[in-house]
Amino acid sequence: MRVILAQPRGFCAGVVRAIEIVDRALQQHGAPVYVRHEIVHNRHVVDNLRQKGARFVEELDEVPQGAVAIFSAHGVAQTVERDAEARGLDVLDATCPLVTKVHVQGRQYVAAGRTLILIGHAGHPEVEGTIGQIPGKVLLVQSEAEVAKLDLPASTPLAYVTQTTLSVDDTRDIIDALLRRFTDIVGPDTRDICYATQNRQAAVRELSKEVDVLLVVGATNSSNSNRLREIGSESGVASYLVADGSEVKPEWFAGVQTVGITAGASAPEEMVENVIDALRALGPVDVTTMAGREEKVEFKLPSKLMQPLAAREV
Ligand code: 0CJ
Ligand code: F3S
Repeated sequence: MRVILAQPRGFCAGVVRAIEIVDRALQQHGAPVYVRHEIVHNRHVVDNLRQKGARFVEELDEVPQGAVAIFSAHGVAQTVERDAEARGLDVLDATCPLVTKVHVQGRQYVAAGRTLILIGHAGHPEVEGTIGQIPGKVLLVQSEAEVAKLDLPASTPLAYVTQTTLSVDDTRDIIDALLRRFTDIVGPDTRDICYATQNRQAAVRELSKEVDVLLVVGATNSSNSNRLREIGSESGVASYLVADGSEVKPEWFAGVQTVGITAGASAPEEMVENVIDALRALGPVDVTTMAGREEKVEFKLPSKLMQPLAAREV
C-alpha cells in the first residue's frame, strides 16, 4: 500500500503554545496546575499532561482558591475571566492569539454601533468564549439556511466574525448569503479562519485527488479535524476520523492502493506514526509526504512564563 502524508498536517502554532504553557506552568509552579477544559481537543495530549500533574476541570468552581488556572486554546467568556479574578486564581491564558484577535475585532464592530453575527457551531467552547467576550447580543449563524431566518431589516448595521476552525467553503457560502440579504454589513471575509485551518484544508483537497482512502488523525470533538474529514468525503474519497491506530479497521482497505493521512491541528505526530504502524500490520507500506506549504508561524508565550526559572528563585 502507498501512504501519502498531507503537508501541512498536525500541530499548529496555537496548539504548540498552549501545550508549552501547561508544561512551563508545571515546571515553574509544580503540580498540580488546573486547566479549564481540554487544553486542546486531544485525549493523548490531555493524558500526557495529566500524567505530569495537570488537572483538567470544566468549570473554575473545581479549582481551589489561589491555584494556577490555565484557560484552554479555545478561549473563554469574560464571565470566566472575572470569576477567576474573584477566586484569586493565578491565571495563565492559553487562548490562541488568533482567537483573541477575533474577540478584539468583534468588540470593535460592536463599539462602532453594529450588531454582531458570529458564524460558528453552537456549543463549541470557542463559540461560547467569543459570544461571552462581546458586550450585548451576538447572533449565532450556523448555516446558509439560518441566514434566511434572521429577523432583521435589510438595512440594519451589521458585522460578522467567524469561528477560526470552520470549513472555508461553507463559510464563504454563509458570508455570500449575508451579503445578499443585508445592505450594511462588514466583516473580515473568510480571514478569521486561521492560517492552520486554511492550509490543512487546502492540503487535504489536493491529497484527496491522489488517494483511495483518507485517514484524519484527530478527536471527534475537534472542529478542525472534522472539517478535514468532510473535505475528503466531499471529494468522493472514503474518509475516516481516527484518534490513533487502534481505531483503524482492516476492512477499510480492501482493494485499496493509496491511503492519504492528515492530522488535525490538535493531533500529535506520534499518533500519525501510530496510525502508520497500524497500516504496516496489514502489509508492507511505502510512506511519502506530499509537496506542500511550509509553515513558520510561532506565537510568543505569556510574559509570566518567559522568566528563567533561576531568576524566580532568587
Ligand atoms: O479553537 C481553536 C483555537 C483550535 C485549537 C486546536 O484544535 P482543537 O481540536 O483543540 O479545537 P477545535 O475543536 O476548535 O478545532
Ligand atoms: Fe489557533 Fe488556528 Fe491553531 S486558531 S490554535 S492556529 S487551529
